[in-house]
Parts: sequence; C-alpha cells; structure tokens
Amino acid sequence: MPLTLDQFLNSGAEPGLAQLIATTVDACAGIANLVRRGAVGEIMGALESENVQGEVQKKLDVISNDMLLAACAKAPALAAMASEEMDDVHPVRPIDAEARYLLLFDPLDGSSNIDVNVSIGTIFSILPAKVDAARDATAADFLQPGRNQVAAGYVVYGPQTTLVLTLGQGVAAFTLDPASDQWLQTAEKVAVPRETKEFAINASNMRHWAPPVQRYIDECLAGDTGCRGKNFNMRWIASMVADVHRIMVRGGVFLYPWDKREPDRAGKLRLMYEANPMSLLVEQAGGASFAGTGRMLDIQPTGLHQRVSVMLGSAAEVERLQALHEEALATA
Ligand code: P6P
Repeated sequence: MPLTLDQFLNSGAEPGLAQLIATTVDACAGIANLVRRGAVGEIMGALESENVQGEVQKKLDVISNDMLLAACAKAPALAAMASEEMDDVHPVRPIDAEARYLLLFDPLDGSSNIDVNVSIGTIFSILPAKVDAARDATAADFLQPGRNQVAAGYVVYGPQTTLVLTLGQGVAAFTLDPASDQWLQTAEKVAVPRETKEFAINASNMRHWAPPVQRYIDECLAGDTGCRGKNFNMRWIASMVADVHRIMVRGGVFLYPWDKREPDRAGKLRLMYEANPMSLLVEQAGGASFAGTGRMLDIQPTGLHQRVSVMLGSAAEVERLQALHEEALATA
C-alpha cells in the first residue's frame, strides 16, 4: 500500500509544519475540483480587475487565492501569507514559538491556459519566520534567499492531480486518488536526469534575448550538425508548473530569460513564489537553477513580487548556460 501524504509528513516534518503543508495541499484538492468543473462551474473567464503584476485576473485566480487564504489561516504554525494575487503580506497571527512559518504561493500558475483546458497549477513555498518578538510579520520577514525555504511544492491540475514536494531531504510525488480522495505517494525519490535533449522556451521572443541565451538555443537548434553533437526537441506549454513537472519526470531545461523588451525588468517570472520553490525542488532532485547572474537560491530578494530570469533543469544544460554567460561577461 503506497504511503499517504499524512504518513509522509508525519515522519518527515515537525507537527506544525506537517499540518501547514497538509492544510495547503487540501486547499489545492479543492482548487482541483473547481478547475475540473471548468465552464460548468461558471468560473471561467477574466475579471475587470488587475493584480499587483498589472495582469488581468481570471476568476479562478481570485477564487483559488481566497481558498488558500481561508484554509491555511487555520494552521496554528502559520504567521503570515503572501501571494501573487495580493499586493501586500497577509498577517494571520503574531509570530511566536508556534506560529513560526511564512507561506507564499502562486495560487493558479498558468492561468492563461484555464479557458483552453491546458494543465495549470498551484506553487507554494514555506520560509521560517524570525521568532524575535510577538509581532505581525512584515514583507521584510519574507525577503529571504530561496535556500532558506523549509519546504516547497506544486500541485499540477492535469490529467492527474499531482503534488511534488520537498522538505529539504529529496523530492517525493503524490497523486490524488479520486476513488479515496487520498494523496498517495507515487514517487519516493524524484530525480532530474543530468543530461537531456529537450528544452522549453517561448521561442517567439528569440530576437529579444541576451546573446548567451541566443547562442545556447542556436546550439540546440543546430542539433547533431553543431557543437552539441545531438538533436534537441522543444516543448512550451506556457504553464510553468506543467513545463517544470515534465522536467521533474524526464529531464529537460526550462528558460524564461531576461529580454530587451523591458531591459529594467530581470525577467517575467516571480522570484519568491515561482522561481524559488521550483528551484529548490529542482536542486533537491539533482538539477540546477541559474538566474543569469548566479545560483537562483542565493539571490537576496529586495521585493515580494520581484521578477527574475529563470534557467533551470538538467544540470548539464544549466552548466552550459552558466558557461556561456561567464564567457559573454569575460569578453564584454
Ligand atoms: P508566455 C504563465 O502566465 C506564466 O507565468 C508561466 O506559468 C509560464 O511559464 C509563462 O508565464 C508563459 O509566458 O510569455 O509564454 O505566455
């Protein structure tokens, strides 16, 4: 009989953290039910509102955010939350010896795919709060490098509803069993192969990329006629959770790099609740994650909604990208 998520958490995390993760994942099961209803549930389409990113909010973005807020606030170990859909931090209770975690999430990543029935998902990250005084957490408490995360995970709402989770000791996967409504372990030790022949990038932006990224993709496109000596395949789902899940299962490299359309913006994706949790998962599974300037998990955040250039996945490919960036710097 496969391990249940509760059994995994109770053996791998202290009780307060285990309960917080279980509560977060249960909220995701509720989101999965909503997503599955689609247009029948009258939850498709966009709202008039925009989020802090200036992006039009889908109804499901807001609904899933509210579901996570309502559910996770009940976890005694949670001091505060932050989300892609909220401008500011959402304090839950004063930080103390029990309420000592901070939860961040992208409640529904890839929401541009909702209306066309393509896999989407929830990404979450858990940081330790600094227990110095009984006080509400502020944004400054969240601004920690990704290597500080005590847990990270995502739930992909696809043909299966699957959770991929790390507590800092490797990566496990669980699938929501529709028959029992239980999260059953389906992978004990997720491992990203070091080598791959598959890259994921929105190639329509090619003319805007920095030279090292253009050179890397050109090398992949040259296939076995070029310096890489092997042919590559390309995938782009335009849903980070789905693209990263493929990489967690069979390897590959995912890129959403800086481009010159908005030179003052480091990238499109958000550091705190997209790049950092995904980078912890990838590194814990033996892969690597590079922000164009250095290791993703070493970035000292300066803002809750800070954007970043993302290149993550199979270690050999990330190393190639790092080498090309270093070479470009050396010859600049
Ligand atoms: P583009 C979804 O909107 C998202 O934030 C990520 O999930 C995804 O990887 C990326 O943006 C897709 O961006 O520019 O290809 O639509």
